[in-house]
Amino acid sequence: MLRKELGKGTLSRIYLITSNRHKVEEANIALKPFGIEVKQLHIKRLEIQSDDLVEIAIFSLREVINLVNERPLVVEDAGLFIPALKGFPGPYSSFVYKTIGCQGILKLMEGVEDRRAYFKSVVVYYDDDVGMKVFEGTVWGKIATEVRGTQGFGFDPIFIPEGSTRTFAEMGPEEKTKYSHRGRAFRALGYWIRNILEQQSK
Ligand code: ITT
Repeated sequence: MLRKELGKGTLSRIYLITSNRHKVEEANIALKPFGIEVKQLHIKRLEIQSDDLVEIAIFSLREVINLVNERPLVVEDAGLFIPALKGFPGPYSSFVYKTIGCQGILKLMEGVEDRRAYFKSVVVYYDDDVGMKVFEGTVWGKIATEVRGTQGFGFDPIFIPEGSTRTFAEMGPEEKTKYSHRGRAFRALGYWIRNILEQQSK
């Protein structure tokens, strides 16, 4: 599918299975320079419990491949990892955000000197010809001492990426995507697609 579409130079759209509109907006910002538009597919995904984001993303994508006709399909799983908390909340970020939230993380980090943290994003692409392909992106930064900013989602108000003094929630989506784990993972997907296109036009 990908090869055929790219061969015709017509791959301009991918389908991201997610309930999170911010992910769609950020993926669109990252892939726009590659001429690729990201459409949201609202399908309930089953997320297994695992320490490994790649395993979670691959499992949930495999579960839905035969339920939808749209191609290519993409899922993304992300998490916030804090070394001082032994990697918590990591793959459990969604549950932890819904339960203790940003304030809960700030509480756990009270008096902790090592405030380093990173976000990781795993993007899994699927196409009937190519199969699955995994792309990853990481951004290091630190946990703020208070909640700051109103933009974005999840732990954005407490994460300050390296090279900035502001949290992701104090940036617009364009600026966040320049630094972010998601921006990096989706740009890696964009370069891979562009590379296939170039090889086919030779
Ligand atoms: P889908 O699974 O439907 O795509 P989700 O929001 O549940 O959407 P994840 O499971 O990938 O997405 O994300 C887990 C949590 O990690 C998410 O709920 C946020 O709390 C946090 N998170 C991930 N990426 C983030 C980001 O860019 N900024 C802030 N928090 C983020």
